[in-house]
Amino acid sequence: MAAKVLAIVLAGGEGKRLMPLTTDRAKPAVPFGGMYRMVDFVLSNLANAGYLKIVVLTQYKSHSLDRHITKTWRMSTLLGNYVTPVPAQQRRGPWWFAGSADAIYQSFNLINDEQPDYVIVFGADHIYRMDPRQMVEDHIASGAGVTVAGIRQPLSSADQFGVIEVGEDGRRIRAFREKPTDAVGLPDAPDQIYASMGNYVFTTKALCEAVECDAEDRTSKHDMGGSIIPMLVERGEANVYDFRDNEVPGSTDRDRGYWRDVGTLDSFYDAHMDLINVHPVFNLYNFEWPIYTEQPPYPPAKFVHQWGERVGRAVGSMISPGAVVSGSLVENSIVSPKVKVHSWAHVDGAVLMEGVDIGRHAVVRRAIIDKNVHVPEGAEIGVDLEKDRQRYTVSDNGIVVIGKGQRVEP
Ligand code: ADQ
Repeated sequence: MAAKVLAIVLAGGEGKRLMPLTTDRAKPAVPFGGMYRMVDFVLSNLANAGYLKIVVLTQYKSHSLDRHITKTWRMSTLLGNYVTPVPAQQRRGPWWFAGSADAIYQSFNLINDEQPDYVIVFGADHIYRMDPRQMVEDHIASGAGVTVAGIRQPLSSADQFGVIEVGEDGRRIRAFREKPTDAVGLPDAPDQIYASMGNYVFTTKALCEAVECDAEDRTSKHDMGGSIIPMLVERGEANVYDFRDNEVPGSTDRDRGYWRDVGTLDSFYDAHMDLINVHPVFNLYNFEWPIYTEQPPYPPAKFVHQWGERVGRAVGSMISPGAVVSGSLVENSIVSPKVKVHSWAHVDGAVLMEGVDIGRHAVVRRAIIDKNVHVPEGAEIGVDLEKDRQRYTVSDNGIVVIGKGQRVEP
């Protein structure tokens, strides 16, 4: 009989470094790629693999996340399948705002109800394609208590990741340090580290024991990367699964192994630019491993010329349903549903979220504009960064970010 697998998606992340995009939504609910929310990527990976018993643990500003999951990911329960958002709860113990291991501890009843053989615990805020079946098979074959997905990342980013050191067999994790500031590079690549992707497969017993044990430790921060994984590493029960071994149906040579931790505004922006390359580094047009999302009844995108010879055009861009580009030029951009770009406007290198309205003669360069923001006629964004810094958020790499509900001056 096939092993019983329960998937737990950790979606409580606050996403402070993505402000203002996370002012009133959890990081996994941040819109991505025109039509999606970040959480759609992990959920699609699980669903495509046939893992259809999924609980999504939410916590921080979870309203739009809950709504998105209930609307988009509602599933037939005929076969006992479900994708359920579970809000943080003070079920056991007096704590409220504790880390991801505590979130699992608080949700033990879900594991008890399901009695799975294995538990997949995946983060909710990464952009990638992965076939989790291969990792689960690898885990079962190895007999480890936990298997941690690993990927090479630049040494300079070591302080943002759990850093893995493997033993001689290349599988057993010898040491695991959460976000170290003094990491050294790999022997064969001194400018790289082996990072945890924050995706784990557990044998149920190992997970429950470790989480129970951690819950009793008053000095613990109760998070997976900081407490649970190091505990299992110390017990010699942790293995690594190399993400490079994962083969997703329909992936291209170029986008195989693509994974982005979009923790900052710049990495969020760069991940968008990865979508629109002619030969995209991350290919959304892989119909063998679709990324699912809500598909409201919007009409097709429309390009119209309103004013004499000025034709509404978009090049090197992705334009979502319900968008209208009228007598204006959109280049190198991601345009979400119901966006309007009016005559003589020029948008270049922008991420425009749903319902953004770009007025006539406006210029928008290298910017992220959140939902329903109105850019008035003739306004300039991303043209004079000094001026923009006084009014909006500007990232380290000079991307101008305008939050939801923010007023743009003409
Ligand atoms: P971080 O993402 O910094 O590092 P953390 O803040 O614990 O770690 O978040 C992990 C996941 O859990 C995220 O998806 C977050 O949304 C979620 N989460 C956090 N607290 C939660 C709670 N109370 N309830 C529900 N969900 C919660 C982690 C690992 C590193 C690894 C990186 C990879 O700890 O080892 O390298 O992910 O990005």
